[in-house]
Amino acid sequence: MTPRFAPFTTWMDWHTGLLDPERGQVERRLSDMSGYYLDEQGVDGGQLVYRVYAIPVEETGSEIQCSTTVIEPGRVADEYFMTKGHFHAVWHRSEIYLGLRGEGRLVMATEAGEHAVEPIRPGSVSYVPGGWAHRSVNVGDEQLVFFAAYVGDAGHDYGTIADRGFPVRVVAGAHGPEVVDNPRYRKE
Ligand code: PAN
Ligand code: ZN
Repeated sequence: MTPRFAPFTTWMDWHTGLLDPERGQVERRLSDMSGYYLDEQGVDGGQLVYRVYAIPVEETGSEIQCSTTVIEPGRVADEYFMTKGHFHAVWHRSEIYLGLRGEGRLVMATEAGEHAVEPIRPGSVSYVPGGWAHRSVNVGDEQLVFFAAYVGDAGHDYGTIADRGFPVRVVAGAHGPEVVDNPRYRKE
């Protein structure tokens, strides 16, 4: 059997999340996230929320997709900057997140409305089991940086979360980050 390609190395800056060589980048601004935050009155759509730097490989079950995500510090009203969040299109595909910099929360939810919130910070290794939608939230005042790895054919279903939201939101409370119910959440 002939291997499909030769081994290769990518250099990652563990502080900034930048990859060398940089092979692909996705950028999300507030204007790309309309409807994701509860109170979007007067938002500046041009504001950068997060970037994802990928190590692209074929999207097959033989490969492992890897990327770093860098979420800027900031809020929309009381809600911290966060990723869109998704289920995997192949719903049972799991994922690992390694926290590299900053202070965050990993919000997860099942289709049935069960939810879990885990910390992301340097040294955290979070396991996102299949069937759990996941979103990361920067609750600190510096960039939140983490590395993610998942099976190549997982794919991303953004539509379900865009329509229904997560059962909970992470907001700035009087004494720091708080997890509160999302009044707009719809189970189905
Ligand atoms: C991550 C996410 C990344 C950005 O690599 O794709 O943090 O979040 P959204 O994809 O929700 O915009 C991952 O979970 N990949 O499967
Ligand atoms: Zn994922």
